[in-house]
Amino acid sequence: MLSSEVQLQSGDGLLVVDVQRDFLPGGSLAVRDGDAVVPPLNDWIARFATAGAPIFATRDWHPADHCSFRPQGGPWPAHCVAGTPGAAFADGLALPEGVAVVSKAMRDDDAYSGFERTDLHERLQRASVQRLFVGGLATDYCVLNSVLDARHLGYAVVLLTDCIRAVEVQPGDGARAIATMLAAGAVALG
Ligand code: VGL
Ligand code: ZN
Repeated sequence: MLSSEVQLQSGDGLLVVDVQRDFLPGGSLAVRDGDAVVPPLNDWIARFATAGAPIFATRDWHPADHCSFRPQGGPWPAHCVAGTPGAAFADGLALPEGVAVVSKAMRDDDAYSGFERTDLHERLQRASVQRLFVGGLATDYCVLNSVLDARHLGYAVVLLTDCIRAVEVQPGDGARAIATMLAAGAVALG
């Protein structure tokens, strides 16, 4: 499917996953080329805003001593500590006023999915969202887990393949994550 062929319809919603400074080049958990997702996501944000369709943005919002951080024995450098500059949305990301922000992994447990211990599902239902367009960071963690949960919850998922980038702890993780999402019924767009 090409993005120019897509007609937004009622029931469509946009999910922007964790496009935060710490995941961009220069950030503490920089995703290679992470900043490349911003311009195409801004195009989708503008399209959804023009159509009056709902837009949701998740953010990793950790306590300073989160269990996923290395000093606590976790796999990651400290990142996206709630309220710090690194946890802010990327500077160039043109989120509209009134965007629905969903904070996640706020407690001492790691949650890669935007649906895990949040009210995202309830908020999507309240907005009558049935088809979720998904882009953001990182392909192999929060995008992957959010898309799999969305599919399990019964949403149609359109994966915006030019709006995602992977951490790639192991080479190939990004491609494997995309294959897993497609196998779960997500449709690639881009
Ligand atoms: C993420 C690693 C650690 C993500 C969050 O947003 O994909 N990755 N925390
Ligand atoms: Zn995190």
